[in-house]
Order: sequence, then structure tokens, then C-alpha cells
Amino acid sequence: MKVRLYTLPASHPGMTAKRLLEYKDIPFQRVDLLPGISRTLLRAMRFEAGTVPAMVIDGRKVQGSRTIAQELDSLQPDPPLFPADADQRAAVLEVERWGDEELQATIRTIMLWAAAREPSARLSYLEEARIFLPHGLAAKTGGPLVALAVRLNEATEENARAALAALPAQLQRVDDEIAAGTLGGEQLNAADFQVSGSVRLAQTSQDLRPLIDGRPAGELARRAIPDFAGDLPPTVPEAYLEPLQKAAASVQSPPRSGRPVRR
Ligand SMILES: N[C@@H](CCC(=O)N[C@@H](CS)C(=O)NCC(=O)O)C(=O)O
Repeated sequence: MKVRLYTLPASHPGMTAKRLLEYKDIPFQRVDLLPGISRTLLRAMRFEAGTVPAMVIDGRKVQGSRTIAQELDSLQPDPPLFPADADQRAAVLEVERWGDEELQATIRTIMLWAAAREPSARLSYLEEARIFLPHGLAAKTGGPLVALAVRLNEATEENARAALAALPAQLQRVDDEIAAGTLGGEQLNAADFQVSGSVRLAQTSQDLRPLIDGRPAGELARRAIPDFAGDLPPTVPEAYLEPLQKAAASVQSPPRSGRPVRR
């Protein structure tokens, strides 16, 4: 099987697709497009939509993180991404849909807005990217592309603040789905990888990481996605973090001493 994955540096659904390929032990070539202009490039390649993850599998185009999960599962059924039991399967599909349609957008808005405020972090997000430019040069000159991505995704301050206010309930839903057994089971499923892409990207932010680590959602994300390149220094105004801080105080277990903080 010949697989090429098109993604973007720091794309959370792109990371989900990458981890699905790794989980299925399918070799692949990764190509990173550049933010802001990826829509145009994908359309020029005759993909239907302008978003990553997009994949070419033996010459066939497959696009969208959920479609990719279905496709990889039928091409390589073992290990399975969906439970065999019909009720459990329906529950996993629903959480996967929610992760794609709702949680993804919340994290995209927050992270794009926050990252655009902190150009010094750009290089760290390029660490594992396969772009056709030296990383240093891309980081130095990437400001206008990030600004374009911010505009295209409407990652305004107002929307980012609203997304930060919505995040506590969304993280709670992840914790609840773990408690219910739909997420975080012995065997990871498609929804685990979908949701963890978003949570794990949020954990690259120094503002958000301490509020997510230590809760079940944060632990699951690190299990499904051990590494996610990027480290964003604090940039979110304290007042915007308040809803999340309140929520974290009520759910987090005390930090284990002596454990180094991982990004
Ligand atoms: N929710 C869809 C779409 C993903 C999506 O919006 N990807 C973003 C990157 S995280 C993208 O390609 N954005 C390009 C753009 O907005 O120009 C999926 O999971 O496949």
C-alpha cells in the first residue's frame, strides 16, 4: 500500500490521521502544506475540500479525519478502530463526530489566536513538519501565513475568548466519556484518536497544559499521542483562563511530586 499524508504543521486532525496510520502500522510519507495557502494547494491537487488531513492511498484521494479512520479500518482491520458491539460502536461514532465537529474547532480557534500572538513559538511547531523550506526560514517568514490562517478560520480575540469559555464543558465531556468507557478503554478507538488530537494540541500551550494535565482527558491524550511538537509560552490574558482554572480546581487530582513537566 502506498500512502501519502497531507497535513499542516500543528494540525490536530492531521496528528489524528498520523497516529491512526502508526496504530495500524501502515507506512506512509508525510507532506506538510503551509497554513493559509493549503486550501488552494489541496484544490489544485483536486481534493474535494480545502482541509487537512488529506490522503492519497494507492492513487485514491481520501479526505477528512473521520473518513480516513473508516478507510484505514477497512483496509487494515487489525487493530480495529471501532467496537464490534453495535451500541458501543454507535457511542464511539457519536463521540468521534463531536470531537471532529465541535472540540476540534474550539481548540483551533484558541490555538491559532494564541500562536499568532507569540511568533517566537513558531519554530517549535515545525519540529516534525516536512515542508519544502528550512524550518528557521519558515518560522521567520511565516507571520503573514499564520495571519491569513487566523483570518480564514475567524480566530479573533472574541471567538478565542468564547472558545476558552466553552472548553471546560468540553473537557468535562471527555472525562465523562472516559468514565462511561466510550473513551480510554484497554484498546484505543477512533474517537480516542480524534479527541486526543485536540486535547494534545492544547497541551502544547503553557497556559492550558497545567489545566489539562492531571485530568483523565489529559492523560488519555498523552497515551494516544505521546508526542506533539510545539511549545507555546503563556500568552492568554489571565481573565480569559478563569473558567478553565475554576473547572480545573474542581476536577484535578493533586500533582504527583517529582514528576517532570512534559510538553
Ligand atoms: N474537521 C475536518 C477538517 C479539518 C480542518 O479544518 N483542518 C484544518 C487544519 S487543523 C485545515 O485544513 N485548515 C485549512 C484552512 O482553514 O485553510 C477533519 O477533521 O478532517
